[in-house]
Amino acid sequence: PALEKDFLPLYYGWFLSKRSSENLRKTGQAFLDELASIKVFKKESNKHFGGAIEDPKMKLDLTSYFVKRPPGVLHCTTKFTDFGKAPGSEDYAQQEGVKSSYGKAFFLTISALFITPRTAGARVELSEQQMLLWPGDVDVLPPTGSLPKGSRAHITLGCASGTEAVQTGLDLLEFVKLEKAGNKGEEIGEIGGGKLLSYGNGMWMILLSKKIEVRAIFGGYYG
Ligand code: ACK
Repeated sequence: PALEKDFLPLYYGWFLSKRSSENLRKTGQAFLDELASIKVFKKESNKHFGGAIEDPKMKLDLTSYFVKRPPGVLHCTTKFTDFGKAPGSEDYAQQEGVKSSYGKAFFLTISALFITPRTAGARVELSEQQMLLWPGDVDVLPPTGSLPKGSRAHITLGCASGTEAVQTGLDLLEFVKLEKAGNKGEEIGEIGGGKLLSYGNGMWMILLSKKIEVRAIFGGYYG
């Protein structure tokens, strides 16, 4: 028996293998590069991405726009426990599924990539089994409220200067809110990996024609 209470991590999540992480970063970069070269995006981007391009022939460098990139391997947060200080942390940590899955390998499916003026991320489509590790209290977008379970599942690829990583999940919830309200986004066309959609206000998503599978280990990050 433990003498002290278990020490909870900063967050639980799936941590991509080094190789999957590198590949997804590359795919993300390619998406940003391609997006930046699209006419409609260039026209829009002055308004939402800080007026970085005066000359319409110039290409906005989105890679340097999303300057804050996660260090080390990429991950998909399930529960931000804040070393046990976040509400619901103890309950989550004690779930049988969480305990039995700790250290186990998974394949995550990525169905889309997205950017907003604040964040760039990958949308994760959770399987039924993975949904068991998804907390019941995180798919909440203030002031809208609760969205379907798993809506927030994402991998942060980058954040604009001054934006914290927590924003990526909230931005994805914003897309889901629009989808739920019947806004399917404006189809801009096909680019490299799939269908490009514009949701306005600098919100862009590419639905991957071929979903990406990444390898990941479920566990905790202690900082
Ligand atoms: O990109 P993310 O999912 O967003 O991964 C990082 C990770 O925890 C370490 O910072 C996420 N994160 C930070 N604060 C919160 C929060 N209050 N709620 C949910 N996720 C958070 C962040």
